Amino acid sequence: NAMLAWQVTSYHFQPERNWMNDIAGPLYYKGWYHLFYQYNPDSAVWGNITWGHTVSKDLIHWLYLDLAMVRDQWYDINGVWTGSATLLPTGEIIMLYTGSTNESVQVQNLAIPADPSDPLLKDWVKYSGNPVLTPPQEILPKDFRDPTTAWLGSDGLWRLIIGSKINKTGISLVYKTSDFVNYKLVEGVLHAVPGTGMWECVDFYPVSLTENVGLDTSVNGPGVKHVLKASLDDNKHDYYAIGVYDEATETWLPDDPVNDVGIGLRYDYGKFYASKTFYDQVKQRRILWGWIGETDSEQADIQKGWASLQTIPRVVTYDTKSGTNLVQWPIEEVESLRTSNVSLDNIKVDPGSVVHVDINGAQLDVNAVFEVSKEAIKNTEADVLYNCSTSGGAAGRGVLGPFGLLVLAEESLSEQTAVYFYIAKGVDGNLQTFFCHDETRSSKATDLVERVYGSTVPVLSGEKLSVRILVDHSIVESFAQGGRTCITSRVYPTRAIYGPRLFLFNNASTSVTVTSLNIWQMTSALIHPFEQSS
Ligand code: DQQ
Repeated sequence: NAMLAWQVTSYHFQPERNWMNDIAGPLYYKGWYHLFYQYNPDSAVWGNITWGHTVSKDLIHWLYLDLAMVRDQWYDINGVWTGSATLLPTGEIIMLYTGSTNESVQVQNLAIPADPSDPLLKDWVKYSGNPVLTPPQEILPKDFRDPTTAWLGSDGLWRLIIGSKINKTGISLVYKTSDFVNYKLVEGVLHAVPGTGMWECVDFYPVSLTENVGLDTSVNGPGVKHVLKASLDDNKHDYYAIGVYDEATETWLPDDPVNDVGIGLRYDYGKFYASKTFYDQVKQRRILWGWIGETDSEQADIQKGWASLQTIPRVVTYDTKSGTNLVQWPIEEVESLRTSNVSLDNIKVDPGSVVHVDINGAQLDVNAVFEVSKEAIKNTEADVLYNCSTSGGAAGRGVLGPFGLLVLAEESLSEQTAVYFYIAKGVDGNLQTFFCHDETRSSKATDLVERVYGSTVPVLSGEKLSVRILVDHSIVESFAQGGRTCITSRVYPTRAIYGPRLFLFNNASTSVTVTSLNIWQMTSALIHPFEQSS
């Protein structure tokens, strides 16, 4: 089946076959980046969860290794679930993960490399005294999972957090330990947000307010803030907030309480969940991955024999320009896949028109900058309240939008995935820019969930509108304004697979200018079993 074969991506990580979900315990060790992931070795649907394992020298080309950990103990017989790695100053690796026990109780377990001198970290030893943590009294047995990377406090003790909930309030519990075997539950919680439900895959890390670098997880002090992220089980989105961590009380408070965790900012407004970061000590950066699930039917996944992908690793930093959000940007290594290039400037796109760009392909790195004349913006009346999801998508017509690009488009536009901006003017005269994806015409297949996704994107005075789009067969991953707002779409074209095209479009009633358009075709990454390379 040509359509199903075409969907396999060429430079995003995916296992050879079967089901994958969250990444777990990413780390760099003795020359290799390690990625572990929730994996069903037996089928293309969730179940029998083990840890798949793959290694890379550059986070782009991957070599599959054997499973790192399987369900073989009473305390993880129902699943070796998500966890995180902590690198100790001695160079030792501590791996903590959630096990679902023979009674489906969620407990935390400790594992260490069987042979620390093996750079591939092929074999893992589960601690004989597992589990090291069981649900505390006030927590239900199925609401206690996904330990974070630990950080070292000024008292010499390590801390980590675990996501949970009490009634409808999402919470993060703090534990202290000196040896990763014995733990003390800190009274109270790091943070709690009513109404957000179960917090999965919590993440907690420092960001620098002054330098454009990532920080190791234990860094704290002046010029540092902390990001708290929770994956909401209730709506399957990853929310973060930037705030201040107080070690003395083991609490964290968001800078903007109105946009707290689970309410305000999201890493990505598309298909993106259960993300995790790690600190890359080689390039001093913090790297984020998210799990891209499927939006077709389970039946279709079984037919194609695999399900889910990981995003391109993204460098995540504090946005010193806006001061309100993080920015995410594809790791620079992805640029090594760029081949032939088309570079154009000053393309005027008239109201209601589409412009074909002469570069085809299912593997692209697209960079576009748009400009709307100041005159047109000045003369625009206040607009209705705009919302990506409910304002008519890419086909809607407004004064200052929508305009953008159509990727993975069939020649006659019968299939197309739209990536676009919409500028709205409030009654107060202030502008608000929206960044959206419209998937509703992405495929002729009928078993899909297709949506219009998006949110506002901060645009600072003097800035043009810019977007970078990574197209990889059935994935469209976009980064607006340098990565302030990101959207990932999983799409399933049926007709556009034969030479997918790219268009500029403008459904605003004013013309827009694409001041620069740079597109590279991307070659495929090498992703195959380790043995084949040796
Ligand atoms: N996936 C894991 C859990 C986690 C969930 C199980 C999030 O540990 O909470 O596969 O997708």
